[in-house]
Amino acid sequence: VRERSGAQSSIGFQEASGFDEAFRKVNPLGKVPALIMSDGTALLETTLIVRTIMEFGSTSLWPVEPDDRRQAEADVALCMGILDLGVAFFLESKRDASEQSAHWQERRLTGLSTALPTFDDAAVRAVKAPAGAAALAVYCTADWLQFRLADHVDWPGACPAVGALVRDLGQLEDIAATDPRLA
Ligand SMILES: N[C@@H](CCC(=O)N[C@@H](CS)C(=O)NCC(=O)O)C(=O)O
Repeated sequence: VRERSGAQSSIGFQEASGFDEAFRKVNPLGKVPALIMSDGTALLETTLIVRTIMEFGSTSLWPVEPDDRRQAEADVALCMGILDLGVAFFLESKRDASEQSAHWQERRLTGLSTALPTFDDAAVRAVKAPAGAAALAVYCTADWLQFRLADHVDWPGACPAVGALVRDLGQLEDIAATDPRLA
């Protein structure tokens, strides 16, 4: 558990396992992430958690202009969709071989590879606001894919703009500190 004194809210981290009774008390769905606010409100969905944390900061991560804002939200949603497919593929690949569905795994991989040109388009837009929500979403999505599915999803070969964004943002200390390989 890490406490951040002086922050508007203290943040505690708990190890998560869907089979752990204690974690089910935090999130009955047994999923991560989950954020419990100091008033007890349970935030059980990633983008809700991110939007809530954004409100603690003094700088908005969204574009001001409504069309740009909608596009940035669409790009974040695309990233979430890619992650949903990737996580589903990754979790199923961990199951006993007899429980895995070749059909569904193929369908997920097809979705991931078909989304790569659109993912790269999102990165082209996102580099224009490198500290924005869309850029952070593209970075997290690309890095997770490299961390978990590098043998299955070749965005480095297919997405030059994503590569440039990852190289640039990965140099920032705050971003580098989120590297899951350090955990
Ligand atoms: N829509 C949810 C999805 C969360 C999710 O699927 N998390 C995965 C890991 S990244 C999980 O905890 N899976 C365990 C399970 O499905 O039981 C969100 O965006 O927060």
